[in-house]
Amino acid sequence: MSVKTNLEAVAQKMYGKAIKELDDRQLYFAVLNMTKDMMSGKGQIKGTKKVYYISAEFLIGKLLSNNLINLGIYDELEQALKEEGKSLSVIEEIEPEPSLGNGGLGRLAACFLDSIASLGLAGDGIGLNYHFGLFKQVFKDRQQTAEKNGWIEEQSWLTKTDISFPVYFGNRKVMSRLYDIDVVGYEQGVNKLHLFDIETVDESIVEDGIDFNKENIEKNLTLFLYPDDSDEAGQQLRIYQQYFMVCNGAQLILKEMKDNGYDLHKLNEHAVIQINDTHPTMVIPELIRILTEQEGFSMDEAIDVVSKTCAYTNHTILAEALEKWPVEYLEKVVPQLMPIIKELDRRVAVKHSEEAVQIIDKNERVHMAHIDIHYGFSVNGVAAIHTEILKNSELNHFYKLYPEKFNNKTNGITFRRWLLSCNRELAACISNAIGDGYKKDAAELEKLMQHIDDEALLSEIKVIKKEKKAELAKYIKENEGQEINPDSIFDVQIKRLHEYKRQQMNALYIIHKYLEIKGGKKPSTPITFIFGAKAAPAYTIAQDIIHLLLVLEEIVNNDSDVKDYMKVVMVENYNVSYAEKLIPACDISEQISLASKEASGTGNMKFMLNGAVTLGTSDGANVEIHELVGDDNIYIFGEKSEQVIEHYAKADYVAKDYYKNSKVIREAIDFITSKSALLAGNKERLVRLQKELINKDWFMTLLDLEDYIAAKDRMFEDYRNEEKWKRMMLVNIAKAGFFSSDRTIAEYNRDIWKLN
Ligand code: 26V
Repeated sequence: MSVKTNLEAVAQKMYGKAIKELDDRQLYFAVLNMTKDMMSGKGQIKGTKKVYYISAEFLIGKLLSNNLINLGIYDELEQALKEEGKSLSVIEEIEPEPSLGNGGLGRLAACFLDSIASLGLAGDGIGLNYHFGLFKQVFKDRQQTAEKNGWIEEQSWLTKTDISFPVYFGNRKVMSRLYDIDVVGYEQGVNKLHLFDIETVDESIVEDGIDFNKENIEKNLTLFLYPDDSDEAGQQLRIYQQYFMVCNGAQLILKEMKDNGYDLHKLNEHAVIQINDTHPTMVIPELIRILTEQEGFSMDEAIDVVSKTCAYTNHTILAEALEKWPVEYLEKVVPQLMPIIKELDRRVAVKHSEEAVQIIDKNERVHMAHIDIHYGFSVNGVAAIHTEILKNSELNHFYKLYPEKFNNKTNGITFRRWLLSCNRELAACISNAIGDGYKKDAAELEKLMQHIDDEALLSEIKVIKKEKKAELAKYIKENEGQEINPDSIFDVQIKRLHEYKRQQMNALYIIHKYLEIKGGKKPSTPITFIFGAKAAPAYTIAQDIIHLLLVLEEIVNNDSDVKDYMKVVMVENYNVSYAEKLIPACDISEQISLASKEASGTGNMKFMLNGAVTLGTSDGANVEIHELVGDDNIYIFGEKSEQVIEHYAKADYVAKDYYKNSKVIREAIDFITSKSALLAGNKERLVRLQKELINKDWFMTLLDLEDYIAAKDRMFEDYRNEEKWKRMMLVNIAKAGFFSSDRTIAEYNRDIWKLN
């Protein structure tokens, strides 16, 4: 049956109307239902061993376009709708974006689900069905405010199942409900994303913004992702959420094992559990608890089989992100787990005396990562340099104990979303040049190198970039009310807001450039600086940095001496859908974290795949991008990770010295509290940020600032050399194949999961 006939039937059944007669919303729901049916018709991917990817976040983005591509019906449906006077891209816009993630870790989980299914491997995701997910960002008075971000509609990709488990918090029993989202692989069958919800969840308890009663667990448990944890109740709520996730996950996994008739003593032969950062760590003691209390296992047997089943991925070396829960809180929320955790701790203490590897420390805090490392069989970092830092510094004590557990899995991205779906024009252009093989085997992108002197292809790529920039300019005009010049250089920094990512360094560059222009030194090509970022609501300095960016937007864009040469745009509520519009349009990809701090980055990969050139530090996957494209096709600046680590060890970095000794730095920093800045902004925020940069600057912004300015200026100069720039674009696209998440997943499977 043709897709059109199929859709016509669905439209008749749902609305008693022909496709032509449906409004866009009805048509969206008809397409949604047809697609869901076609996906379930594809059949489950089967195997005698399955991976369960447990994660607090799955930043899946809108699903329609990707599902249509993976089903192989995108073009046919687009054509069918066109014949009926309808537009698929208009329909795509109607889908709400699920807000089930925060940043890279969640987006990686989503890319992995796509690749696991696309490689035909049996693997499901396990997470939570947050109703309001991560907050929606709204700017008021040039500051970030937070609102609830509802995304669940009457009809959606979620399918309610009849699976429900009891979950005990001590003696307090709640019931869960499982919702599933099908994940269809590219020309493959389907896996599932299992999202657990609590039956008694109550959306109406949310008051102004994102405030709600943190203690009413029965009603609030699955409302928000990362609820504010700046107080005790907030921290405990996180523990409630984490336990709810893993308790349900453990019950589901064991149920599937039993349904298949597998012997739980051989759990590790049929299941592997990938623990995504420390949030799902409690799955280890929870499985041990269930096996010993309900399945007749001895403690030794349970620990043995669970340790052979669980593997841990570390995504950050930042101390504050490595979770350490007070024993007191765990005793309160999950008293049934504490005897197990204490036993796990006791066994470690018997064997190892160093304080650094204990599970429960002297301050009665439980180090979640330590549970994962002692009682899992694999520990991986997410880029080569990150794994080396884990082995040699952050987790060195553990590496010495278990060298065989440590391995690297450099991150990747799914090309279905980050090229085929978000940049159809570029994908078609590549197919014309080298065929379609790269869609299944991304390494084939390398064939583009044979076209490095193909003027026609180079120009076509440049023309596509220009089209994408024009599309973005139009979108920004409609959504942000800002007018930007599509012929300017698009310099883009989009990622979570964090001091280590150093959006503030980019802001200081903007001030520097602004002052130069005011002084009469005009850039040869106009530049548009684009930002997108959410800051955790309780993270004050991050809020201050957003404020500075919005103040700069106001000053720069309204200054008649300057606005024809540069513009600043901070887009509101940056999310996956926005990324899909920003990335194809980018010329310069800002990856400027303090070396050693960005575990990998994955935005950097999406940008290069879309023909942007990286301006970055030697950090995370930038290092591997650099190796692949060579010195001539990337702009690397700043101190290296070894030097940075040494600065921390010696505590010899003094921001104030840089401020005193460099006129350029001083002028930029002073501007933060200049008359014009204070006129546009909030004095308290600007003064606090300025003081922070001069007196603390924990992430060493001023250390790299001058080098950054030089590298960025060089880049803007080189942009004028069109021949050179076009070649750089092509090399970046050609070398992006390594960063396909299909490659990453094949490595996870080869080295860790060993699925058949
Ligand atoms: C941090 C925070 C901080 C404040 C509020 C809540 C919250 C929740 C989670 C985290 C941990 C974030 C971990 C994360 O996203 N790491 C990123 O993982 C990417 C995928 O491996 C990697 O590319 C990025 O470099 C790394 O920052």
